[in-house]
Amino acid sequence: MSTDNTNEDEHRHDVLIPNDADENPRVGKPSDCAGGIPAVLSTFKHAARQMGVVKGTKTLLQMNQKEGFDCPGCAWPDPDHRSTVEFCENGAKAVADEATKMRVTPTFFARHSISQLMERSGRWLNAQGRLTQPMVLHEGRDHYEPISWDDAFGLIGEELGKLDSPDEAVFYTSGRTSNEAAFLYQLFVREYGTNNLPDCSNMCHESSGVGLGEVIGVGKGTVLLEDFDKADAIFVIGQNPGTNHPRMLTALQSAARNGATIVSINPLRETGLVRFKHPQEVSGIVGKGTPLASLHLQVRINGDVALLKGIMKEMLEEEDRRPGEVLDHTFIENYCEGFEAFADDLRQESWDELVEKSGIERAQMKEAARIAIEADSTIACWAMGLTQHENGVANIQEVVNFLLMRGQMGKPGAGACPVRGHSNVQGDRTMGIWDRPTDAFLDRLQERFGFDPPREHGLDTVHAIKAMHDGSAKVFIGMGGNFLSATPDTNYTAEALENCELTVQISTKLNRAHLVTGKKALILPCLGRTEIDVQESGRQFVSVENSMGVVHPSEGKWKPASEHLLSEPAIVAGMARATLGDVSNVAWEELVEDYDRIRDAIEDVIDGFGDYNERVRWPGGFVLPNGARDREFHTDTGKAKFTVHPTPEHKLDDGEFLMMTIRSHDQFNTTVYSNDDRYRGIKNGRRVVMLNERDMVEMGLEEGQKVDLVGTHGGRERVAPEFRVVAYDLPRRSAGTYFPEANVLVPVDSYAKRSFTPASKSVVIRIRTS
Ligand SMILES: Nc1nc2c(c(=O)[nH]1)N[C@H]1C(S)=C(S)[C@@H](COP(=O)(O)OP(=O)(O)OC[C@H]3O[C@@H](n4cnc5c(=O)[nH]c(N)nc54)[C@H](O)[C@@H]3O)O[C@H]1N2
Ligand SMILES: Nc1nc2c(c(=O)[nH]1)N[C@H]1C(S)=C(S)[C@@H](COP(=O)(O)OP(=O)(O)OC[C@H]3O[C@@H](n4cnc5c(=O)[nH]c(N)nc54)[C@H](O)[C@@H]3O)O[C@H]1N2
Ligand SMILES: [Mo]
Repeated sequence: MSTDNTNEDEHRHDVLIPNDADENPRVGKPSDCAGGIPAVLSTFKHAARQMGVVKGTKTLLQMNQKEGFDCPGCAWPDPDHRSTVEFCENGAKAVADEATKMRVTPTFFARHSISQLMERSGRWLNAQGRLTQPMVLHEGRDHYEPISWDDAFGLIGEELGKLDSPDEAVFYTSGRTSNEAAFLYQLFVREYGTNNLPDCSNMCHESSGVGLGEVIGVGKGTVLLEDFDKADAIFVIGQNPGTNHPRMLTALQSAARNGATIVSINPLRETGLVRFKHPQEVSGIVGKGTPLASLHLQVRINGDVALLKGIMKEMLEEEDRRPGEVLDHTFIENYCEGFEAFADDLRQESWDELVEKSGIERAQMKEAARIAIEADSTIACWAMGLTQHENGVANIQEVVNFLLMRGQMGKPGAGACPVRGHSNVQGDRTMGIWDRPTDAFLDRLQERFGFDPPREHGLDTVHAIKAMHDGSAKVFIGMGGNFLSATPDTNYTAEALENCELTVQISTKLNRAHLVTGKKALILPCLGRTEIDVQESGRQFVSVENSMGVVHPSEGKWKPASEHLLSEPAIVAGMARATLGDVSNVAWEELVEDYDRIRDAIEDVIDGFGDYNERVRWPGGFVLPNGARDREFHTDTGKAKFTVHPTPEHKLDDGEFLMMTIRSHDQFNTTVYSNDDRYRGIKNGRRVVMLNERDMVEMGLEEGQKVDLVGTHGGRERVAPEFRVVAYDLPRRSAGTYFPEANVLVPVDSYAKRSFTPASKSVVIRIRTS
């Protein structure tokens, strides 16, 4: 682990994340039902406002169809029998946001200086529309100016060429990048000579990848969509599907109708998990909705290890009472190791401590254990509520312990289901976007392309920020994303980016990462998912991998937002040629002429992609191999592993709170669509801190009061000023704020062990009132 050098640094400045001037939060009651008429209205309103009524409706009808484009909203899979309208409210917003009629042209940049744009909210920046032309920021200037693609690539080649070592450059990827673009990008970066390939996954499901990889031999989930219909119990842990994976509610609804019991584990009673009205069913428009979770465990923030241990301890005690009836001994003996140590640890845990640390009564743990015991098949789903803690990897491995006890892996209706975020974040990793590539992968790359790829592991997101901060990395290139606002410790990251010689953002929309730059900066605008991509050989499609390991095509249908846009693969090829020159072993231009050629190269390098070009054209695509799904555990011992983890403890001093940073219903990561959070009943304001009412009374805080949130991790004070207090139903001493407004408070040095995922769901803060 790197040492903390943050406290020696003087604050050079505060990069405040301004909000809209007219924000003034109003708080009503959280809704008790997700979907229904409000979701339908919201969908069409967004689409029509951004695209116009005709294009809006047409676009919605093309989403997630077998011939259409993959929804850029999330990585939830498409059902085999798709309705003509296979989209959700929030997917529609993501599409409308990309297909908007608004444009950010060179005139826009001539009119607005960077200093002026810095005063604007992220929502405002995004709302200005699609980027249309490559732009450059020359050293010492306050305005971006137009630049030709050739000159832009030339500048990148020149700056990368100047570095003492390729390891002084950082190549970030966000998770919308297609397989084809991602494969070319890592190929370029490795031929250039570094494994510095941080990605958004580092901040997202890295704890799942590391955790699962260690104990079941594959860093991905083990269930398919059809398993939801076969499950008797579904545990949804640390996830808010009603907002972030709305199409998952359809799967949960149909599972519930088939008799499955759904358990939700969450400090908040999230609307989508309570009751759901399918917006695309008649009964969903007018009916009462389907009740979903029948047991809600309102766990303390980061109380999941304690809670899962409590549930498993109950299961173990029940097994002692009814030997052979609770545990799957055959599975444990044949496929697992480490059970004895695991069971011993559970036996010695004290009930009082498990109850105290989880915030959940023993009777409720017993009830959850009963549901698990009565279920022949159980699925456990999770997202950021588990991964973004210092013990994020342990959280995931406790979930695996829970599943292994009853052999709930590698059989129908059962298994682990990390629900991914960005629509191709899983595919990007499969393609080699990884700071820690395996030797086997690099060998194959070497064999196929005939250069020596670097073997030393590269920088992940946290370490890339530190390297730029201390000057050991000098060029930053971002393939999508919003590196400034998505990362922890906004001010520290701002200093890191400003230390660079050159920062490059390959983007569709304007965001704050375009404003906090290196000495020189480039904006390279690219085609989005929804747009037609024509290369030498004609119209192209790309491919993506969903959360369940299904690879399928995605083809844009709309005229590009500007004639100057290039596709991501073409941009990579341009950067590669300008940087590597004629000595490159890769025929960049040829590959980009016809994406089938890129897929042929992928097939040669990556397992599971045999006959890629043929199979990707199959209706619905194809499924990647996954050992654990067939009870083949490719761990170092060939067994699935039970593991033992200490129960985390947060010793909060008087006046301290444990804060989680979460998404509202009207944002996609750092892209804020509006200042409302409809399901939680919070309107017209994002600078809010949700607190338990009794804590408010104790602290003498009033609803709506303005406070500063202060963190002091590692001896450095971090302040998020002027948040409004909102009383909300969450456990004592917990606080909830929105990402990215609260990222200034997430310490760059607080991250999950082994996965280095920033602990953005357990930030210790104080509340300052004057
Ligand atoms: N519309 C929309 N869709 C999205 C996104 C978006 O921003 N908007 N983002 C995409 C991306 S990249 C991702 S990764 C996913 C994110 O999807 P989620 O993980 O659902 O997103 P978060 O808002 O971070 O919510 C985390 C949930 O975990 C709970 N939680 C927080 N701390 C804890 C804890 O300690 N224990 C437990 N048990 N629960 C906890 C919170 O109350 C919240 O319900 O969504 C993807 N889809
Ligand atoms: N405090 C806190 N921080 C968090 C989180 C949290 O829960 N709490 N969540 C973390 C998670 S899970 C994630 S995944 C990260 C997300 O981190 P990022 O992926 O870096 O952030 P996004 O906000 O998704 O990026 C949005 C930008 O991507 C660009 N973009 C959109 N579509 C395309 C495209 O097709 N191609 C290209 N080239 N660019 C495109 C647009 O310019 C847009 O402004 O944030 C992390 N940060
Ligand atoms: Mo994510």
